[in-house]
Amino acid sequence: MTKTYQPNEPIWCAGCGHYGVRNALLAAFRQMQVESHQAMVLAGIGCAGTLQNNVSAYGYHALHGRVLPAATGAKLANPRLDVIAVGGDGDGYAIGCGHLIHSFKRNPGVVYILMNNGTYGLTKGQHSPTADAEETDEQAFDGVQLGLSIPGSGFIARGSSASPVQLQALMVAAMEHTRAGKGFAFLEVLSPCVTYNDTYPAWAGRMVNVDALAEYDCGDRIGAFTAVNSLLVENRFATGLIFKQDGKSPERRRLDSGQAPLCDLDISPDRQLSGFREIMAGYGV
Ligand SMILES: Cc1ncc(C[n+]2csc(CCOP(=O)(O)OP(=O)(O)O)c2C)c(N)n1
Ligand code: SF4
Ligand SMILES: [Mg+2]
Repeated sequence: MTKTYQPNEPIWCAGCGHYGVRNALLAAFRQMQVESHQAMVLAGIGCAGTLQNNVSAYGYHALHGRVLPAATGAKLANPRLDVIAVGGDGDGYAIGCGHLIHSFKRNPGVVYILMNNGTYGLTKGQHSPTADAEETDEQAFDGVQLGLSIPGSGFIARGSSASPVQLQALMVAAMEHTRAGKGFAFLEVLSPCVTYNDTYPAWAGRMVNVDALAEYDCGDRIGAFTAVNSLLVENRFATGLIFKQDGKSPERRRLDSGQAPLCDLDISPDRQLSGFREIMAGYGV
C-alpha cells in the first residue's frame, strides 16, 4: 500500500488554517526523513480529520472523538512507528475530551495535533468549547491549561498556522519527544476556519510567544501554569513550547521489561491453537 498510495489533495476551503498544519507536518516529516511506512496518521471526524487523507503514511479515520484510543493501540502494537493523531477542537475538547484527559495521564508515545478553530467547521459553524466567550456567554475552554493541570503530562505546546516555521519546529520537537520514549506530546494549533469563524485578525493580537521570552522556563510546571493563567485572564494565550518534562511511555516500559511489541509476536495459527488449547485445559475442558 505504501508503494502505491498517492495522498488525495485537500478539500478544505481556500484559506483554511488546516492547510498550514498539513504543510508543517509534511515539512517536519521531510526534516526527520520519515518515510511513508514509518508513520501512521490517525484522525478524528471533522474538517481537521480529513488531513489523514492528504499525507503519505499509514492512516486511519477514527470515530468522532475516538482518535486517541486508536492511536494509543497503534503505538503499543508497533512502537517503531511515528504515531500522529490529529483532530479538531470539537473532536478533542468536546466529544473526545475524556480521552484527552486520560492520554495526558497515561502518557502514550503519541503526537496529538489538535487544530483549534473555535467552531465545528465540518457541520457548518456551531459553537465549539473554544468558541469566543463574547458570542456564547460561556468562558472558552483552554486545552493547554487542562494539560498542565494533569500530573504526568509531559509535552504541551501551542502553535499557529500563521507561524509555519515555529509550527514545524514544534512538530519536530513533539516527534523527538515520543521517539525518545518520553510519552504523549500535545500540540494545539490555532488554525482558523475562514468560512464560519475567521479568527485570524482577532487571534493575531492575542498570542504571546513564550519561545521568545528569555526568562520563561518550559521545565517549570508551576511557572508555566501561572504564565498561561495570567495570560488567559488578560484574554491572551501562550504559544510556543509551554511545558516539557521527561516521562516514560507505556510502550517504552514494556520494551524495557523485555516484552516484545505485539507486531513482533508469532501469530501463526498453529501457535495460537496450541495456546488456546492450553487455556481451555486450564478450565478442565
Ligand atoms: C458521534 C458523532 N456525533 C456528531 C457528529 C457530527 N460531526 C461531524 S464533524 C463534527 C464537529 C467537527 O468539529 P471539529 O472537531 O472542531 O473539526 P473542524 O471541522 O472544525 O475542523 C460533528 C459534530 C459525528 N460525525 N459523529
Ligand atoms: S469549513 Fe472552515 S474548517 Fe472546514 S475547510 Fe472550510 S475553512 Fe476549513
Ligand atoms: Mg473545529
